[in-house]
Amino acid sequence: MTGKSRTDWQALADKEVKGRDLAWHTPEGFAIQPLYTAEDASGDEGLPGFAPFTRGVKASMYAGRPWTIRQYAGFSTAEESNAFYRRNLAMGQKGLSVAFDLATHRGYDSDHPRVVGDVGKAGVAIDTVRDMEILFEGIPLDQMSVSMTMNGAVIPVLAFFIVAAERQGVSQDKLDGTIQNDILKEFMVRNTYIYPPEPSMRIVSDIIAYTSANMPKFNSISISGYHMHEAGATAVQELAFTIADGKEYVRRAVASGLDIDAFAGRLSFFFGIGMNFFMEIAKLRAARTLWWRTMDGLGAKSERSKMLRTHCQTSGVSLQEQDPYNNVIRTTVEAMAAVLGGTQSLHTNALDEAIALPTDFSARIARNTQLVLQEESGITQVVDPLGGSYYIEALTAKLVEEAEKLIAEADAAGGMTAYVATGRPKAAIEEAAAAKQAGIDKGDTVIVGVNKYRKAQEDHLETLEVDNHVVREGQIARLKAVRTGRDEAACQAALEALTAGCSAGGNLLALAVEAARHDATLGEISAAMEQAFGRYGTSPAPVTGIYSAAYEGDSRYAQVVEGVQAVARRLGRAPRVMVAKMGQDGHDRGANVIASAFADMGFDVTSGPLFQTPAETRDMALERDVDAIGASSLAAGHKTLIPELIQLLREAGRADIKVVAGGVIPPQDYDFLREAGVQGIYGPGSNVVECAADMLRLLGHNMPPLGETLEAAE
Ligand code: MLC
Ligand code: 5AD
Repeated sequence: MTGKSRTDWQALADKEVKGRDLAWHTPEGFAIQPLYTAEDASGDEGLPGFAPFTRGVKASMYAGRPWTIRQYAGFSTAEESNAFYRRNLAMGQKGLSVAFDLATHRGYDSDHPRVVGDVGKAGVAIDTVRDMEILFEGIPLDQMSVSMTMNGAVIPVLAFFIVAAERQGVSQDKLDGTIQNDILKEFMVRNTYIYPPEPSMRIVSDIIAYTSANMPKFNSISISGYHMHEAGATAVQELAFTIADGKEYVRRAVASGLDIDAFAGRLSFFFGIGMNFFMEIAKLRAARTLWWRTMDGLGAKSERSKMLRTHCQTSGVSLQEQDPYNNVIRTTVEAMAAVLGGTQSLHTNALDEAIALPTDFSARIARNTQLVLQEESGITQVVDPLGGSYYIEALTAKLVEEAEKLIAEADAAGGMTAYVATGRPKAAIEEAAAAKQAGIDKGDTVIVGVNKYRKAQEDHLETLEVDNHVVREGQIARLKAVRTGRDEAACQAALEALTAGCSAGGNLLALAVEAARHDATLGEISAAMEQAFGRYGTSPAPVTGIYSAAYEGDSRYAQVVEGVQAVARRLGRAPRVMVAKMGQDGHDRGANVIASAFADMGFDVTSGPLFQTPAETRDMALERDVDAIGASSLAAGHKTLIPELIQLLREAGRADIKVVAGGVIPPQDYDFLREAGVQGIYGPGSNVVECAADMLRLLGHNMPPLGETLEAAE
C-alpha cells in the first residue's frame, strides 16, 4: 500500500495537466475516466464456467480448447469457393463459414432479371442442391462445422444443406454448424429480408422447431449484433438490441409450443469487434451476463440454456482503403479484444476489406493473425486474463446497466418485432452512425492514414475480381440441367405443398426439404412461399439534424451551405440529388449518412428504395426531376449497374443528369466507370463535406477548395 487516496491521485493528476478535463466521452455517452480503482469494480464477477458466465462459458476456456478460427468466405461459383475453403483448411482454418451472393440472399435464382449485377459477386451463387453438393465436395459434413450466413432465403438454403449432406451419406442428426436465421436485425440494418415481418418470424420459429427435433448439434440461429455495429451502433445499442432480439425469438418459439430448454442451448450469438479495445472486451462479458439474466427471467432451467456462446468478427467499417497495411494492425487489435472477451469462434478481416473480397494473399494474413495469437502469444493459457481489471469490470457493469435500460424500452414497446416496426431502433443506430461519421470528417476521431498522416501516393494493391458474366452463364446452364433432369411433377407437387403449408400450417423447413429432394431451385422455393406471404419493401427515411449539429460553427461546412444556397438562388429551387441503391445490395449505412448530411446542408434529397433496377432508378430520377444521382454500391455490382443507368438516362434524353458513385469501388475500376460517364467517385474514407463541395462544382457552382476563398484560390 502506498497510503495514498484517490483524492491524492486526483490532485497530482490535475497538477500534471494543469486542471485539463481528461474524461473521454465515448459514443455510448460514457465519460471514461483516466483512472479506475477497486472502488469502481464490484468484485463479484464469479468464475468461468459458472453462472452468469461473465468470465466465460467454459471453466477451462482456451486452455482446454482454443476458439474456432472460422473465416467467412464465398465468391463466384461453388467450385471456386470449394477450392478456396480447402486451401484455407489445409493452412490452419478450423471451421467453415459460407458467404452467399446477394441473389441467393434475396431468394432469386441466378437467371432472374433483377440480379444481373449480383450473381457470384459478394458471395457464392447457390441455386440448387447440386451447387451445395459441389460447395462441400471433399469436405465431410459429419466432421466439419459449417456456418451459413443466411436470413432471407433461409428455408431453401438450410434445406439444400440438409439434402446435400444426405447425398454425401451424412444424416441430418450428425450436422454441426450454425444458420444465421436472424431476421429482426435484417429489418433494422442488413436488409436481406424477403417476406414481411410476421411470416418471417414464423420461419425463424419453424427452423428452431425443426433443428431442435432433428439436428441436435446444429445451432438454429446466430443472433447478430455485428451488423448493427457495422451500421454505426454504439456498444450499448448493439448489446441491447441483440439481447432483445434473442428474447423475442425465445418468446415466439415458446409461444409456438416449444419447451424453452429443448431449444435454448442451441441459440448462438454474433458480435462485431471494433477499435475501442477495452469497450469491446467488456461488451462480450456484459453480453453473457445479460443473456443469463434474460433467460433466467424467461424461465429457462438448464444452465446451458442461459449460456451465451458467440462468434465474433473484426470490424469491416474500421478498415480503410488508404494505407491498407494499417488494416492488419487494426484487425490484430480487434482480434485480441474478441479473444480477451472470450469469443467461441472468430473471423478476422482481410486487409483489402475496404475495396474487395479477400485474395489468397490477404486471406492468409487474416488467418495467420489468429494462428499467431493462438500459437505464439500465450493468450490462450489463462482464462479471462483481464477479469478483475478495475477498468474492465467497471465497463462491463456500466454496459450491463445501460443495455438493460434500452432492453426495457424494447419490452415496453411490446418486444422487438413491434419495436423494430416503430423504426426507432433503426433511427437510433443511424443517428449514432451520422455522429461517428461527422467526428471522422471533422478530424476529431483520428483514422491513421486517412484523416491524419495520409500518404501523398497510395500503394497499389492486387484485389480479387469476379467476372460476374461468366459466373452467371455457368449458373444458368446448371439451372437448366437440373430442371431438365428432375421429376417435374413431383417437384411441382412439393412446391404446391409448401405454398399450402404457408397458410395451412406445417413446418416450412420440413416441406422445403421435400422440395429440395426433388431438386426444386432456391428461386422456386422462395417464390412458392412468396405466393402466400408476399414480398416486403420499405422506403428509407434518413435522420436529420445530426450533421448540422456536429458541424455547428465549422467554416468549411458553412462554406458548403452557402454554396448550396447560391445554387438554389440560381435554379430557383434547392439542388435536387437522388441517392440510389441498385441491385440486391442492402448495405445502406453509407447511403443514409450521405442522404442525411446532404439534406442537412440544404440539398433536396430523394432516397431511392433498396433493390432498384437501373430502370427503376431512372424512372424515379426523372419523376423527381433531379440534378444528380449518387449511386451507392458496396456489393460489387457497380460495373454492371451504374453504366446501365447512365445509358438509360442518355436514351431518355437526360444525359444532363450527373451521376456519381460511392462505396466499395476498387481504384482499378475508376477508369472504366469514368469512361462509362461517371463524374465523381467516392471510395471509403471520403469526406462527406468534400463530396458535397464536389457536387456543387458538378452543378456548375464556382466553388473554391474548402477553407479558401475564391480570390485566394485564383
Ligand atoms: C469448447 N468446447 C469445449 C471447450 N471449448 N469442451 C471442453 N473444454 C473446452 N474448453 C466444446 C464446445 O462445448 C462445443 O461442443 C465444441 O467444443 C465446439 O466449440 P464451440 O465453442 O461451440 O465452437 P464452434 O463449434 O465454433 O461454435 C461457435 C458458435 C457457432 C456456437 C458461436 O454458432 C458458430 O460457429 N458460429 C459462427 C457464425 C458465423 O460464422 N457467422 C458468420 C457471419 S458473417 P458442444 O457440444 O457444446 O456444441 C456475416 C457477415 C455478413 O454475417 O453480413 O454477411
Ligand atoms: N468473403 C469474405 N468476407 C466477406 N465479408 C462479406 N462477404 C464476404 C465474402 N464473400 C465480410 C467483410 C464484410 C463483412 C460483412 O463480412 O468483412 O465487412
